[in-house]
Amino acid sequence: MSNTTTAISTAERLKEKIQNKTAKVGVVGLGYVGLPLAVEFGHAGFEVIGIDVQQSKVDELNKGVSYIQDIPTETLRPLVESGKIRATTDFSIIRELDTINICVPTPLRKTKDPDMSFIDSAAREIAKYFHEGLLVILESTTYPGTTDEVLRPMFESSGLVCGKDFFLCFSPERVDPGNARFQTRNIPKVVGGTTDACTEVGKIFYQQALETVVPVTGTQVAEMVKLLENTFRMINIGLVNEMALMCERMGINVWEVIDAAATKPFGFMPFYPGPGLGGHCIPIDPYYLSWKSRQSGIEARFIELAGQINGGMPHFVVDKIQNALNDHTKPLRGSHVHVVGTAYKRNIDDVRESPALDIIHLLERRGAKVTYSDPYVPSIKIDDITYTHTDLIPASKDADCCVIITDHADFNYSALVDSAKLIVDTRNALKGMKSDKIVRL
Ligand code: SAJ
Repeated sequence: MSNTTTAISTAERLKEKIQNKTAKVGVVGLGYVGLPLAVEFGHAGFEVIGIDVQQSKVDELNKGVSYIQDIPTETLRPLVESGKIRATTDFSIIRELDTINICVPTPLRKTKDPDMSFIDSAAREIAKYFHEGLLVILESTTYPGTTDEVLRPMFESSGLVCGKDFFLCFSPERVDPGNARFQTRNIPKVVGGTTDACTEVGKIFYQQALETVVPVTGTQVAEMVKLLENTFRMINIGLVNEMALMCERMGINVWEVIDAAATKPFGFMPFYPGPGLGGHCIPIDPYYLSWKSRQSGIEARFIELAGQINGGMPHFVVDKIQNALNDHTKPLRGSHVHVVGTAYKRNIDDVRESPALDIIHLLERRGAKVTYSDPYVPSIKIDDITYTHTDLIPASKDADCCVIITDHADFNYSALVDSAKLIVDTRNALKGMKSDKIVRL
């Protein structure tokens, strides 16, 4: 049989198994990306096997209990009970799989260089059990070239040829935790393959479970799409944070400026200043791009500048608190500062990279006594000090200054204004409220 014929038969065989839903779907990494993806393919009628190195996640999933905010246990349990979804820590199951989505973390090292250890270890495990007819799709956010330069050689060391014996794609994850309107199923899915045959298989795969699939030419385009999306956000947040610094110096209300600019029906998209840049995507992803760009001899100056501005916002906020207390003839040292909200953005429980952590650290360093309220975050540990959530109103009464870091919808802001002596509002959560005790970013 000629190579072309073999390639057609392998690709055709795999496409047929995908289209008749007999393909066994594997998801490596059962976090906020992998678990929702597994659920969508379970709902689409596939048998899904989740693989994770954390036994606790595997155990919870196999009991039908969800540990991810966006997947209710009531959604997961029937899929587990019907045998549609199960989980294991044993990668050898890959011998039975037809497709594998890799959804593992891609954090940064302290040096702001990519930490590829999770992708490397997942790929090494997959390579151990690699076989003909596999579709492998990397979803973890990474620098352009990862799929072709790191994964492809690892898998081709099996002697199998990419685009002929197996198929390799990149597809950026676009999960937005807590977003009720856009969930895995209805977020358009970009996918690019190492070869056109790979792209075709990847496209057909996602079409079985997701509403909209956007095929692109090659894995590097797909890798770059994600980095553009999130770098766009990081830089525009940096822009409005710098606007906030300028407006403070000029005595202009930056919030009113942005709201008025947002009335422009075209060519403008509002971003809002804040206490800093939190989360596991926006502060991290652009540095995967700037690292790769530097390797290619081009400095990513916008990313570096925005990083400096966003990274300086916690200091700016603490200076604002210190100055506000000073205007009430109170030194920061020895004052009680109550932090309102510690999650990295409203209405979620995630504190990863949250500016609140930096702000609490700085306040402690300057001698303030710090407490916090965040109904989503029972406790946090900073510099070996463990803080626990306290109810907002009693604490705000005692505090010399309250600072709103996360504008959760749950907070009773009018009660806060009534009870607090002084409030620094970094999120415009008190929009429209007038009081001498309110100091806005
Ligand atoms: N932030 C600002 N000003 C803004 C917007 C955000 O200071 O105008 C801050 C937030 O408070 C937070 C950080 O930036 O600390 C990141 O916020 P985010 O709204 O970008 O939320 P994330 O980190 O959950 O980003 C995710 C991303 N989703 C994916 O990567 C799949 C991002 O691409 C989405 O655009 C974003 O959610 C979203 O729109 O909610």
